[in-house]
Amino acid sequence: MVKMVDSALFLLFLTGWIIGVRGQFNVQVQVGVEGSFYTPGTVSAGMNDVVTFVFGGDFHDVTQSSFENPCVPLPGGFSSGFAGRGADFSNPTPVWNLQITNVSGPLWFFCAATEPTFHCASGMVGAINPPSQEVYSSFVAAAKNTSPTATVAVSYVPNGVGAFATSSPAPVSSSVATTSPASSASNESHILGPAEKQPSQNFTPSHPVQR
Ligand SMILES: *[C@@H]1O[C@H](CO)[C@@H](O)[C@H](O)[C@H]1NC(C)=O
Ligand SMILES: *[C@@H]1O[C@H](CO)[C@@H](O)[C@H](O)[C@H]1NC(C)=O
Ligand SMILES: [Cu+2]
Repeated sequence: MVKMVDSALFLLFLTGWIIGVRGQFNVQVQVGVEGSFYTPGTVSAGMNDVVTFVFGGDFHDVTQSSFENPCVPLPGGFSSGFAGRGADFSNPTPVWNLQITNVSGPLWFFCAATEPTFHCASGMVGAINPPSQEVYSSFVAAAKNTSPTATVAVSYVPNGVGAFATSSPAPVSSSVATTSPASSASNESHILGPAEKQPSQNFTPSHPVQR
């Protein structure tokens, strides 16, 4: 817990220094880099914090679900849709920023990819602000009870329950300045700017804020 707070304070300092805004933390989750998993599987996020999913592997997805039904999309929930670097990891790494707007309870999510089997059923699930690691473990166990041949259709849904995105996963431009993701179709305000502008060293798995 102390380590997490230290890391968060450091990130606050860093992002505040970069864009001159205080009070918004950024937490990173690697998607499908170490096999079909989210790394870390659980993160803590405060009000208005941004969880940045870094799709550094083959195609995966982040779709909101519920504790009761880990591998079923939550009605009204968010979904990144499928994103990744492709089977040979040759494409740029898409990133997806999810801003947290309700920290009164946990947010649960899973991956709907089905190659070679349903990723959720093999345990590709995650949680933001789970009540405990024990509860998270039972969530994972319930996911693994799902049929490995199940299929779930997902597509990009920016607005979820307790969290929202403003654009679908897209590679971050290597120029640090004011670029927005290539797929962004409108002039959205850059409220999620800190995550888009993270220096590349923050994309290594060695510094995620985790518990
Ligand atoms: C926030 O989430 C909690 C439980 O997760 C829920 O009871 C509450 O209604 C939500 N608040 C808002 C404003 O949606
Ligand atoms: C985006 O901004 C340009 C000029 O800054 C404006 O012409 C255009 O209508 C804006 N598009 C949207 C979707 O707001
Ligand atoms: Cu997956």
